Amino acid sequence: MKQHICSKQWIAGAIALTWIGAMTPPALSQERLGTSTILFDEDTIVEFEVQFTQGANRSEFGVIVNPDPSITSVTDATTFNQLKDRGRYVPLFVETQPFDQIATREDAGAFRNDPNFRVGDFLGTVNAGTITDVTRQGSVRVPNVEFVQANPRAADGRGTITVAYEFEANTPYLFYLGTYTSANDVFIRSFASNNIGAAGSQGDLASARGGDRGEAIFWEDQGEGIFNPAGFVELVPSDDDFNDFVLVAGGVLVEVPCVKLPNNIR
Ligand SMILES: [Ca+2]
Ligand SMILES: [Ca+2]
Ligand SMILES: [Ca+2]
Repeated sequence: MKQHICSKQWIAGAIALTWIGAMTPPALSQERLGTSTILFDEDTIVEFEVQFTQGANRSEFGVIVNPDPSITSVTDATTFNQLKDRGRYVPLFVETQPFDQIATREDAGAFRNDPNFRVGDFLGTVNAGTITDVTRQGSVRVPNVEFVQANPRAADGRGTITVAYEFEANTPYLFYLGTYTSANDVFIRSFASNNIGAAGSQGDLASARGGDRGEAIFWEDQGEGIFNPAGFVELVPSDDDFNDFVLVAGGVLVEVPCVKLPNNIR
């Protein structure tokens, strides 16, 4: 048995296909991903949609598999490379540049009327190529990750990307936000979702039928995150806008695989 938590867009696709008979899902062992350890009792595929970013850093978002509870923050290149060698960090989305424009209007984000979206912030969009998925390394698919769709025709003209990640049963996970340093040419995985002041969440994974749209996970990248010559991140006081990387996880729990939508461009 495998659980499928699809994006809210799945509902529109399913109705268009008149395929709604199987929407009687079982209970989830975890209703929210949240900011503490994630643990499902069944293999569970969750779709993640990124809309845009509003942080000055060039960032990377992903999953930590079997996180070491003794490591609460990775801010130096040496430790990062040791962890990378263990293969526990799986990026899902990456920014190809820090941002592509300065926000000129109050944006409606994952959850409307969120006051954290603001004019003058560093906006990264899908349509401008700042945000992309990490579902392949060259021609090889990344295990447990699947590209779902890119939608360049999103209502705000900025586009979205959705990928699916399969959480394996009875395996602990966290999320991380990485910051790129050109000095080392790597993303330092600076923040884990259980770090105080790094991430927040709102909503529920399977809440779409109640009118919401899944669970938003939003990040604070602690200012500019400048790297000093020794390779350590120099954190500046946080502006606490928690909009530097925002994703929406899930939307609706179903007993059948999520369907790709007609506007899938790959
Ligand atoms: Ca920001
Ligand atoms: Ca950014
Ligand atoms: Ca910030």
